Amino acid sequence: MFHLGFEPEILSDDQIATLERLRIQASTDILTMTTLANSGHPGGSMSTLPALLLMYANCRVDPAAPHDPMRDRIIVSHGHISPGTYSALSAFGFCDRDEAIIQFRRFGSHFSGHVEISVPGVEWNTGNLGQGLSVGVGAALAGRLTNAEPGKDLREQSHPSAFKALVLMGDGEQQKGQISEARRLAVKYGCTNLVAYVDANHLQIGGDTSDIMPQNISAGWASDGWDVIECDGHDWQELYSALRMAYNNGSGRPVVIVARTVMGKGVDFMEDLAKYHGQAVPRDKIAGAIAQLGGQDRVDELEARRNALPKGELGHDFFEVPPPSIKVGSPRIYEAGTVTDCRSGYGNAMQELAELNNVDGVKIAAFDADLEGSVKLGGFHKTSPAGFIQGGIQEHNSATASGRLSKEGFVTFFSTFGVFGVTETFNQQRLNGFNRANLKLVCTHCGTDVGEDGPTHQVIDYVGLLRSTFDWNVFVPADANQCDRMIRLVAGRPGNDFVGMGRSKMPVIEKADGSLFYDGTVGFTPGRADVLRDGDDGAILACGPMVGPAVAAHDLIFEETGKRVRVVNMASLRPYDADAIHAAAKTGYVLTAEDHHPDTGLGGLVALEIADAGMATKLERAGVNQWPMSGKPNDIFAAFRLDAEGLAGRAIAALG
Ligand SMILES: Cc1ncc(C[n+]2csc(CCOP(=O)(O)OP(=O)(O)O)c2C)c(N)n1
Repeated sequence: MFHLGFEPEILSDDQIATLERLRIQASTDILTMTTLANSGHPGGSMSTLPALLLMYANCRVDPAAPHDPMRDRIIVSHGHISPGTYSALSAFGFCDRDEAIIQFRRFGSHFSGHVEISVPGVEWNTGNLGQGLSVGVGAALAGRLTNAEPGKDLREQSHPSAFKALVLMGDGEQQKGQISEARRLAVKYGCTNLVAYVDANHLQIGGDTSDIMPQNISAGWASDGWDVIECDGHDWQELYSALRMAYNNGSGRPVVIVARTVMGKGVDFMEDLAKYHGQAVPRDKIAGAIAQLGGQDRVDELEARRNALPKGELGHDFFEVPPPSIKVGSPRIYEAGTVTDCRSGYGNAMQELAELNNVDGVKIAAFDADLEGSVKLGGFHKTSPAGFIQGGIQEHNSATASGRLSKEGFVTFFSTFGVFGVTETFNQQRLNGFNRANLKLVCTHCGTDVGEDGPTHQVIDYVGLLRSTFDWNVFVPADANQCDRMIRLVAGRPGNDFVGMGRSKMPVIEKADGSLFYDGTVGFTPGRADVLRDGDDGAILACGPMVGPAVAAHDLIFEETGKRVRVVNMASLRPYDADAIHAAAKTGYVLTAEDHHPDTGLGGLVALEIADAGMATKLERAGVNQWPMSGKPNDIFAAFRLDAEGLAGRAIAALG
């Protein structure tokens, strides 16, 4: 395999000849696969190709070990240049060249329209532009955190990074604000192990980038503290020396290469035409295009093979990156009678996790978004300064960077208010899900329980949003005890887990005899609901801050009617306890209670489950069913009839 490892200072004629041969072959493959698929993005693939080939030829990557933890990470952010990426990867042995060509964009194939991690060598599923640099920052932070001293802020540490991260982007893509968020975080945490490349072909879908959205790309990067190298992206010698300089960074600042390139490079009728951003060369022109490149025309043969492929099937294999094994400690007990908030349960658990695990090195990291006090990460920060990443008011970047870090061998938490951690950044979280990250997203100030901040901050859609992905578990603790168990559980297991809580202090959940319900013997099991009060005359299914009022409602209903209503804590909303819902439905009256929109939260899922199971019951869904208002949470709960009296009143009216 052709490998230079950035050893030569300048490229020899032979090396340039080899690179040129690889470029011609890969350009031919790009044209062939897009024409056979009759779709795809050849133009940017061909302009970015020299950078891709030089990176795979020089970085520490090995097709025999594509997931080696010490490899350099090559991240393609403009995921639409999948033809270029697959062609470059196959040139270096990461995947089969002919398979990539004939399978490209076919249903059932790994070689999707935008790059996917099911192809060896692809680091992240991208295509939603603007996110790749954040992925690179997450990877670069991992390189920095490996071998970091836990007791010292990462900014004060200058040990060598374990590996490098390189991110390729388009120039139109530079219009996304998340990129500037990412570059600031990279500078702040000294990510000189990060190299960025901008493919400045000056075109995007709608035409010239200077017409679509005028922007001084180099000045933008420089103003955020990056070193900028401008070069000709088709001159092997110039591009190589720029990459070599950036890779061996000696300035102490991360480096971006802004490379002037030509869309559709090498084919005269494609060059510099925006239409070839996302259009294949027509079938009757492909032979001429390949002849111009000097490539080998195998289009007829490969077309016949593509046409003969069996029908595809749903589903992909992908490599799961296990998080490290950590100590989760023992439950911390908040005794009966305690009035406290779930946030403190979270903060205390995080501090203890740091004390237990971030001892010889950093195993657990936590991102904050300028809400350290509110989300209670102060104890973690103090205990483990290196593990604490202050991402600022840049939640899109933090969501993606923390997602990436969670796939880099670090248990990674990201905390902010629910409205910023889920609603604001939903697409980033959706893609963390699709990338099979292991992020622990712990959001406080969920629902109307945010103090008096008002509706802009009252997130009542987070359950529905996360449940509309396929990879997020959703947990809502009923008290600080349950929160403590949840945090320890999610910290120690793979996958994307969301834990959402309000702001207020509330009494811990007790049994009817006044003893603690969530004592040290009751752990948290995803998909299991807990029956807090028995009864067969009806059932209240509640979650989060509505669990306490539901328990109180049980007593009020009994006092008034002599009827016993079962109270179930549905803390696990994905997976959820279908048996508990069926059992509730059998009582003939189900009341759901949540500090959330009742159509998309607990109420919605209970209604669907009952309908899917073909059961008939009276169902009432209590929740936040119009824009709320500023106010004390208890006043808001009362207005929505979510307090004990409101819930009891609903049940008494329904039960007759
Ligand atoms: C967030 C987002 N918005 C819009 C799109 C649709 N889109 C795909 S490619 C593209 C233009 C990208 O231009 P550039 O980065 O210059 O890439 P090139 O044209 O050079 O391939 C757009 C708008 C997207 N993929 N992601």
